[in-house]
Amino acid sequence: MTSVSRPKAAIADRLAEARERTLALIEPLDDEQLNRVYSPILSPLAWDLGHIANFEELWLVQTIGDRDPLHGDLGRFYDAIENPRKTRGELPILRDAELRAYLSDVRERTLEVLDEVEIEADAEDPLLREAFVYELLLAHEHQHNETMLQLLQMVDGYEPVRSEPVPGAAGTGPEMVAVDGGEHIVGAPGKGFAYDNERPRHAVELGPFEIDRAPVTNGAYIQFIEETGAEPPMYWERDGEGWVRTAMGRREPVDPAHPVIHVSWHEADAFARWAGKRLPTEHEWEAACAGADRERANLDQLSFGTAPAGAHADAPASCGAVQMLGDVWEWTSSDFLAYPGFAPFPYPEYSQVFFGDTYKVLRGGAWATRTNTIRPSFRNWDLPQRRQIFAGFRCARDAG
Ligand code: AVJ
Ligand code: FE
Repeated sequence: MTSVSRPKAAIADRLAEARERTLALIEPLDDEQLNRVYSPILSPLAWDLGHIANFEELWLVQTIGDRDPLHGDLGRFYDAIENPRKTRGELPILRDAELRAYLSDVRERTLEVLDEVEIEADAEDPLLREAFVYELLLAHEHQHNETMLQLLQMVDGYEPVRSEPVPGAAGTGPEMVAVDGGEHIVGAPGKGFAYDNERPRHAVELGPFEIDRAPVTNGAYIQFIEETGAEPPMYWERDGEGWVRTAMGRREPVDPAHPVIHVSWHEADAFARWAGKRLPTEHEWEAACAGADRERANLDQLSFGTAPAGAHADAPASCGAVQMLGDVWEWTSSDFLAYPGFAPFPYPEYSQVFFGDTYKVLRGGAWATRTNTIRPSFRNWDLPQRRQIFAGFRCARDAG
């Protein structure tokens, strides 16, 4: 009864792995850099770190373990809805040694509670069924790693402690590939971890369409800028006749063969119209993604950049498109709306409060996304003017 079961040991290992990666991201930074406000649209890293620990405490210690919080009502400063990003630098949040102690003290209690709970596939508590709440916590820390990486793009001279070469050689093929019209099934199945906004799985009727085989490249985007006078992507600067990328304080020539990244929805939409195409809907995107393999994609944060457009040509989706998963998030034309029959779980502030025509859906994950969080049904969202996310796009058009 008391020995830690194998599924529990696996959860503990995965929690440890997630934390290792979080701490590796901030290892090169000092406390001043963790506390610094780099941008009004991004939290200081210290807020993300405290929020990761507080979310864990809230769900895995207070809710599941029925314990009191370690720091009274400190949690209100880590509530993402109550505290807009531009205010987070001013909050009386934990910093420095206290912050590090909070991360490890919460984790210690999490492991105590894990030892006590009953995790079964058919547990009565929906939070424990299929270990949902632990998957939620893992995905949450993984997703905040990506938010932290957005901020790290602004840190001059940032050098990752761990990085690996960009995987996947580029192949060639037609500019666009065809997807049949008819009934397509979208959304996550009833079993297995997914967010509430991916459910319920349902059928949608699509007209036949074509979609770009690979994401739009920097080279194509430069042509668009030169012809239309559009703004360059975030982290680009003019350098004589050409362009350099300035993320992390570097100055590297923009590689025309790579997917364009750090563009807004408005810019992606304008490019698509300039090219005589349009953005795909999120359902078209999901239909085109069928058969893609997340294990053969540039995901998981270790490459610290994109692979050339057309990479992973050996692992295409069924329709022939490549890089549907990884490299760059892809803007779709769709507003972030509830699927028919949506039910908020486990809390309305994860998805429901964002539904409407304010946010646009992005799909597929980027190099900065942890593999675990990505599946064809995963829906990300952001404001259409935002460029700090790792977003590019591919275009579509009705089949003629
Ligand atoms: C799905 C990336 C839009 O950052 O607001 C993190 C993920 N939710 N903590 C966000 C999330 C709660 C979410 N996005
Ligand atoms: Fe969060």
